[in-house]
Amino acid sequence: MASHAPWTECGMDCEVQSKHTFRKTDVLTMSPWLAPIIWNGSYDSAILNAQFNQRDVHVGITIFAIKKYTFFVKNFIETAENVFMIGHKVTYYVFTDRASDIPVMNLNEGRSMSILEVPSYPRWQDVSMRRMEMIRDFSHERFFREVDFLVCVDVDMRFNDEVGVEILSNLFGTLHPGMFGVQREGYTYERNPESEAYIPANEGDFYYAGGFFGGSIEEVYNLTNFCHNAMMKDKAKNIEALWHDESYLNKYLLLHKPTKILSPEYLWDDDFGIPDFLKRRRFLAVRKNHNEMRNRR
Ligand code: 5GW
Ligand code: MN
Repeated sequence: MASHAPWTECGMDCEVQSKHTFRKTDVLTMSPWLAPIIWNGSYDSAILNAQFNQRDVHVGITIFAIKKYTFFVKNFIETAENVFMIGHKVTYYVFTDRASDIPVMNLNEGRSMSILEVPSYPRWQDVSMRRMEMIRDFSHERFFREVDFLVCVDVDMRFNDEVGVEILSNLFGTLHPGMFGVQREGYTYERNPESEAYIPANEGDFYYAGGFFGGSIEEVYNLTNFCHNAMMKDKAKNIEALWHDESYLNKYLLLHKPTKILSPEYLWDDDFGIPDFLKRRRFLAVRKNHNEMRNRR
């Protein structure tokens, strides 16, 4: 007999609890360690905006545009200007090896862009993995002086709906859109016990996406430092985890429970379709021809 999750039994997806809040009943809204899982209808933007305005919060968002991925920057920032942290101070940190390819953009008030020149690596796996080291180094050198929170995301993306302060917390991760609804044993964690990213079959809370995490500068420093060091230890043994930086991120977030978890509304790819539980698609993968992008220089 199929066992229903208790929150699906009423057949409705939410009930009004008070003027401001809804109790969602279709999806999990709290982790076993009591971290909120952020879905449409699980928070009140007006209350949170007032709260974060009072703290005069400044949010940094890091993107990497190495080699041909500079192509994605314009649309990323244009769409972010419409819906990302509206009414709050924002700095876009664009890490690139091709500063001259980054367009000059018109930004709204309270928003700025910093271009950070960094090296490129020949292997795309290293381009992706070295993000951890670079975020760590810049956290230490300047982020901690300039911003209160960091949001670290993929650049081959566009914003399609609001992403605001509801995501902010000391340490947050995002549920991977391709692993939603998959049982723990099916998660694509690193399964080699020799790897620093190893997670045994009977462990693991969620499968988090490499393309959207963040938190306070201190927490992001700790996370990126752990991941980079773990990758270096593995590299010395000629090991590279299955999903590169994402595998090490999953190991870190298993050992250090996030204080907020973002639902796949915050990282969706229409290649997975548009399921019923998904009321908003806030941040979407931009379709790209993988082989073409991979082989371009
Ligand atoms: C290029 C070819 C294959 C895979 C990655 C790259 C690549 C990634 C690159 O040439 N330049 C670059 O800046 N990146 C950064 O790594 C981008 O910020 C990108 O969003 C991130 C992760 O790579 P993705 O987005 O291609 O990975 P998936 O898992 O989203 O396909
Ligand atoms: Mn991507």
